[in-house]
Order: sequence, then C-alpha cells, then structure tokens
Amino acid sequence: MPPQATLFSNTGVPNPAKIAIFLEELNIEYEVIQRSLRKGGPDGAQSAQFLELNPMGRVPVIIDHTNNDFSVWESAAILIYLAERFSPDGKYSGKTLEERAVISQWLLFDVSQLTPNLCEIYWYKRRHPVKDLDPSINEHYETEVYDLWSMLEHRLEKQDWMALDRMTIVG
Ligand SMILES: N[C@@H](CCC(=O)N[C@@H](CS)C(=O)NCC(=O)O)C(=O)O
Repeated sequence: MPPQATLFSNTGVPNPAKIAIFLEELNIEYEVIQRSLRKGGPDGAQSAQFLELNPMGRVPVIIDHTNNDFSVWESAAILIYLAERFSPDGKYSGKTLEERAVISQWLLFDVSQLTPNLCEIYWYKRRHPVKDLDPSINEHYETEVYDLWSMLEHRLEKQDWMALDRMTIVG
C-alpha cells in the first residue's frame, strides 16, 4: 500500500518538522523525501520538477495521495489543509467561528510577526554575518523577538496550548 501522503523535507530546517509532527498526530502514513535546498538536479528544491510543486522551490510541500495527489506548499496552508481534510470535526482547526478566529490569530501572528523577525536575526547573524553592523539593528530585532517570545511565555503560563484548551494546528 502506498503511503497516504508524501512530505518533501530537508533535515536541519524547522518548517517541515511542524508538518511531520502534525502528520504523526493525525496518524497519517507518510513518506519523507529529502530535497537539497537552493540546488537544481534530481534531488534539488530548485529543479524544474520540484518548482512545479512549489514555485518558491522551498520545503515543506505535501502531496495527498488520498486526494488525487493534490499538493500544498506553505506550512500554515498545509496545516490548515491537513486539519480540514483528515479531521473535519474541527478538532484542530476550530469547531466554531470563534475557535477558528483564535486559531487564525495565532497562526497569522506566527507567520507575520514571529517567524519573519527570527529569520532576520538568523540571516544576518548566522548565515550572512554583517561586519560593523549598526548595533541598533541588532537591538531592534532582538527586542522584537524577546517581546514576542515573552508574549508566548505569558500565555503558556496560563494554559497548556496556544489557542484553545486542546492541541490545534498552532500548538
Ligand atoms: N513560509 C514558508 C517558508 C518556507 C521556507 O523558507 N523553507 C525553508 C526551510 S525551513 C527553505 O526551503 N529554504 C530554502 C531556500 O531559502 O531556498 C513556509 O512556512 O513553508
């Protein structure tokens, strides 16, 4: 029997792990195929074949073999798709309008605030250190990230899960 889904991934980067955790939670049988980032060739995320699946040439991407090999990229979109397709009762994506609003609030907070600020710091400190960088730039992004993380800490001091009283697609 072929697996229910294929996850295109790369060991050592964070976004595909979110999808793998959720596939496990949903008890979906899946295979993982590694893609070399920023490379062409048969295993590369920039190959013409992979760009057909994700025009950004990035991971994660999933293929749902139980739905005519429908494919989705962008981790937040993948989480929403998997939740709605494999758990249509709304357990993970929200059962009511209000639950869905709280879940999207935290999902969009991650996508639009937390992750972009983390990426900035990662890029210029680790991937591409900038010599003699104006310290105010460092301060700006570090303060942003510490403030956002403090918000998460504060919320998780009061409850076990980010959005609701149970695990959802935002943790
Ligand atoms: N917003 C996208 C980001 C995808 C992304 O940037 N993935 C990284 C790995 S975590 C990647 O494939 N990078 C390769 C590149 O920058 O070319 C998502 O959440 O799926």
